[in-house]
Amino acid sequence: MVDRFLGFDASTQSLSAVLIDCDTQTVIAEHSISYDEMLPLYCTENGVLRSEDPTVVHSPPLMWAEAIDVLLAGMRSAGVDFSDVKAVSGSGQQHGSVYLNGSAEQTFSSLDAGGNLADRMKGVFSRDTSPIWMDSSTSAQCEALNEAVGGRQAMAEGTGSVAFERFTGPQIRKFYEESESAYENTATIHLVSSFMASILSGRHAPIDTGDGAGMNLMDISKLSWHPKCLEATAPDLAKKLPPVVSSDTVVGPVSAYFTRYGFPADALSVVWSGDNPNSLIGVGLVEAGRVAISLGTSDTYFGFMPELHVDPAGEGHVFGAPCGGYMSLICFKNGSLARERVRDRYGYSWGEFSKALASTPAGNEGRIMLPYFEPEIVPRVLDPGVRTYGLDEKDADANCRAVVEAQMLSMKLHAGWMGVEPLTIYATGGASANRRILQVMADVHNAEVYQFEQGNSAALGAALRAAHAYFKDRGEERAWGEIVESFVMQVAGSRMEPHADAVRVYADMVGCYAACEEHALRGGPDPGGGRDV
Ligand code: XUL
Repeated sequence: MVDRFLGFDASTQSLSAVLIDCDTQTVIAEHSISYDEMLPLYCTENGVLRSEDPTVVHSPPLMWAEAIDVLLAGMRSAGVDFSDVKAVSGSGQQHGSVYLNGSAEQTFSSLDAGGNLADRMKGVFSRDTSPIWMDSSTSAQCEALNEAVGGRQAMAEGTGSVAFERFTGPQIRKFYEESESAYENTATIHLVSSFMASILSGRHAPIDTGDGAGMNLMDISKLSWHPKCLEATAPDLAKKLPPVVSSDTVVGPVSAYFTRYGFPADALSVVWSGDNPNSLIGVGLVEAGRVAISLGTSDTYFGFMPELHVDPAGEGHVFGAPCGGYMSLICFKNGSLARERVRDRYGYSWGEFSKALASTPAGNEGRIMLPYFEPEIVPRVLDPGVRTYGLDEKDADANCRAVVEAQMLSMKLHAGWMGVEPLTIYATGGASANRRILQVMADVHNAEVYQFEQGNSAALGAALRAAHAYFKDRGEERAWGEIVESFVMQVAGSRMEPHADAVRVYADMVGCYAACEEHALRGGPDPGGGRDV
């Protein structure tokens, strides 16, 4: 018998899938499509639609649906065989919301009645575009929601996070305030994860406790909807949200629609989760003490958290962990986008960017950049703008080092509340292939850093979750350690050691970086040499 599992990753810029075989303990296939390239009709740039207001960032949900067809058809023509797939699950960019009218239920259940997913799904939306995690246009709603539930601390203790602009609750409230009749015409509000799972399942799928925690709507202790938050957000919201369930819930068989790609009729469709909870599994963080840094569109710093405790500064988040317990996370919006902006400004290739890191000293001779190209989540910056201290705009190499050092120093500065001084960091996401960046990571955190064989930890985590749920459903539950151990492989020889001299430089520099942040964002004393770029 062959036990194969498929994990999708619906991320900001692309849809990917990883097919694993649990018998041979191998990754059989891995494919990815970029929305901009493969679905140009939706006119996205890096997967998103911008508006004149830089704080408003949406994506078209119909594009995500169509991407499933494009990806699976591509995998089939590349010879991938789905006939032994036992279960499917997935990962969605967190926080984004999809608004469906009353016809969605019938549409999901009759996906195989003719046409492709784009044809079938186009009539189901009560809102054509979905606000995503990059949207930061809901400050007024955040303030109102924090207040309605008894203040920032009460919101953080109740839901795992203070109200954040990108979180789904504030986004729903804004939609209700601005488009009341469209809100009333909305029968169901999904997350990206539960929307995609609904297509795979041919019925409304529930929301898991990992992704549900990114909404400011779920009680983080009880792991169920928080009545007071629902009530404060918008009328009748309880009726519009799918149920919240544990991350190993089987939704049902995969929709008959997918037999066209060769999926067996009895393959199971497992609830999806957010990209960060999936990545936690995909890098094997099923125990405390280590952390992972994902260098993707956003950079995230996260770890497993056995006991619930929230960030007193209100910058970090607690989500449900798919393996039980919790995960702690901080999200930095200026991740790949910021690295790319600096690289592009000097017309560098990634190879030249790495050379710039190699040719500049740790600490950059005290030159510092605050890389807020986009509104930033941590620290909170709503009005974007890059500020530098002692850094010459014409010095390309120093600017490349400055953006990477800023990202690592900011992580060090803002992760203290998690209470973990990691000795080991697992690096994942696209930019984790760059060893020069990983050296800065090792030196700033004074920790050894490992890379992983499988770069897409979110899709791998989803496939591993599908496997765990399948065996549990058959009454053959396997320990998480056993599920992840053979797949979560560190790249041989990838271990990066911190360099003692650089560690000393950064131990001093983190204070200077904090002073620059204090000066630029909160009117603290001027450290000197400051410039807006
Ligand atoms: C996490 C966050 C991002 C998104 C997109 O809170 O906003 O990491 O999940 O990747």
